[in-house]
Amino acid sequence: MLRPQDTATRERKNLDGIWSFRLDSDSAGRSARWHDGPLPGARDMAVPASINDVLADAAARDHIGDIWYQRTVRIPRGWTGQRVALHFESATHRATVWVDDHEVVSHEGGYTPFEADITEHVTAGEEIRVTALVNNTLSFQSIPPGVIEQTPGGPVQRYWHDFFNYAGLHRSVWLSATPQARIEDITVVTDFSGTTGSVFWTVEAAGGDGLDVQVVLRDAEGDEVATGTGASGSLSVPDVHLWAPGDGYLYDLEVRLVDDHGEVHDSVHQSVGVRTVEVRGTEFLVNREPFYFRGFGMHEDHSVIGKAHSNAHLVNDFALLDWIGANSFRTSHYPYSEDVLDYADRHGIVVIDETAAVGLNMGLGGGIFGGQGYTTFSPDTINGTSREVHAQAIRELVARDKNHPSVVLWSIANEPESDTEAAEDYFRPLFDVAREADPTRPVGFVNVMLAPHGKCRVSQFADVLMLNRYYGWYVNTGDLAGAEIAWTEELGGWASEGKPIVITEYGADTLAGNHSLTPQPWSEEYQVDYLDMNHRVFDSVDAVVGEQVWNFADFATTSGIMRVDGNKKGVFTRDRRPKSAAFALRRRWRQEG
Ligand code: GCB
Repeated sequence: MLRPQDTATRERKNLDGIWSFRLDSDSAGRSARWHDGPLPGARDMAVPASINDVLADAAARDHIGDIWYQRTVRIPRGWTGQRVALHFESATHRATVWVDDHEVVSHEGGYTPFEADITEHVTAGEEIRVTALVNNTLSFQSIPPGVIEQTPGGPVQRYWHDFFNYAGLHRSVWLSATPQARIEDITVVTDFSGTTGSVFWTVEAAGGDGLDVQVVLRDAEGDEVATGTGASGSLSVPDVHLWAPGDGYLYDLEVRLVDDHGEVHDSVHQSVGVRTVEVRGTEFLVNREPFYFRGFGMHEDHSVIGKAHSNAHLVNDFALLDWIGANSFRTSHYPYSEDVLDYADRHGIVVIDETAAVGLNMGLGGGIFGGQGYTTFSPDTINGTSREVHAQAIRELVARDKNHPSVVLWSIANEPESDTEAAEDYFRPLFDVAREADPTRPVGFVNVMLAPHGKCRVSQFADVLMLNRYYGWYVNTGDLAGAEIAWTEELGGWASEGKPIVITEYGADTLAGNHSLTPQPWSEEYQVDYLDMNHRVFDSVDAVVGEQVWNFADFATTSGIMRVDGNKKGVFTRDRRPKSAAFALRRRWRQEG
């Protein structure tokens, strides 16, 4: 599936704005067929937005269950004869969609796109009613998992991940018109030798019998550099300008469906960054040169809009990444908006791309976030069905993001239980799924402190070791000297594995404005000292090829005794003001003063 685009043969119409909206905890709307007419009892909701913080309403903040959205839209007059699709960039965590009273699509998973061919239900120039029934419940068979517990006060949604369960239509909704004979998918893989680049393409088309595929590669100035024909092939790029960290140079690949008379039936554009990624021994190579990740685990998280995409915040966050000298981030803990990845491509920022498989660890989250008493992998909890949902999440992530040069490494899960036979059995086939979906990029998962070196049974499958460690915070709290010794020892063990290591999380909760003469946890000074200690440890181990601080900014979490108004491990506050650690990191990462 291609993202909707405006091209010589395609058009799209954005459906963002104010939609009718209604909460439906009892799932009354389905049997009452609310989609058959104007949504009864509707209020307003912005799209894109998480529903939770937009309204001054605890029921919305804490809602569990169905969420109805509706709006009408006129199909543009000129769309007669076109294939018309309704495209959702995401609906968290699942949705069913109707056009008028026709059910057109359902989708599971809150962070990847889906669409429905609605051609048969629309007439150019006429209005349709679009109704989306979004559902935000988490279960043992959802990614991420959760469970609804019945309490005397009513149902409570528990989950084992440390960020607020924001839900809704977080990203844009589109109508799109494509020709009936159309390009359905493009896959691009790149390589280079000396100064010559290679672009391998594969195109899937539909309804295009008798039509030929033509491809044209243009450089950033718009000059044609290579052309080819056929459903797959390779292009040679003389004097190639590589995509590289810090240099987001992009070519444009135009793919056309053309008939014998040279008439273009469909035309789409795919940006292409020519670069290679590979793991060699303990090195992570981009364009055959060692790369060191500097940056953060991030979140899509802002006040009011929650997890919604916003271009102003996107540009601001990347400006801060640039200011601080970061060259990379991880999409912790779910696939981010495609706009984020496009922007990373254009700005030469390297991305570790993660599925929403977070919290598959009831031992860990049980202690911290509540909801104790579950076994992670069992027929009644995370089971074969969950694994199939997880596999599908991996496939959809790769399908969506495979052509982004910024994406250099897949993370198929964050901090799952990984020290048991059940975990080994669960994950072995998922690594195969990822490698089958994308044979060109390394695959890993993020290891938790509870499964240290020697105990983890899943790291054997990973190309890169990604470690989250909190020595000096969750253990050796306030004791940085002891933390340094323990951390150095454990890291030495991992280094003996002969694989590159990225420290994907290290961080200390810090209340902005809380200062201390002596290094006290929660103070800005302690965060700085904590990071310094970690950096001494990393700098002493050659196999460490990256450091990504947890977190870029403070973020919202579920409420509980471990969190005061959210997680405060940000180097920036939630509204992006720097803590002292921001200046310290800037000095290290930009090597200034
Ligand atoms: C972790 C998790 C992350 C949490 C973080 C913390 O290991 O991966 O989601 O927010 O720790 O601050 O506890």
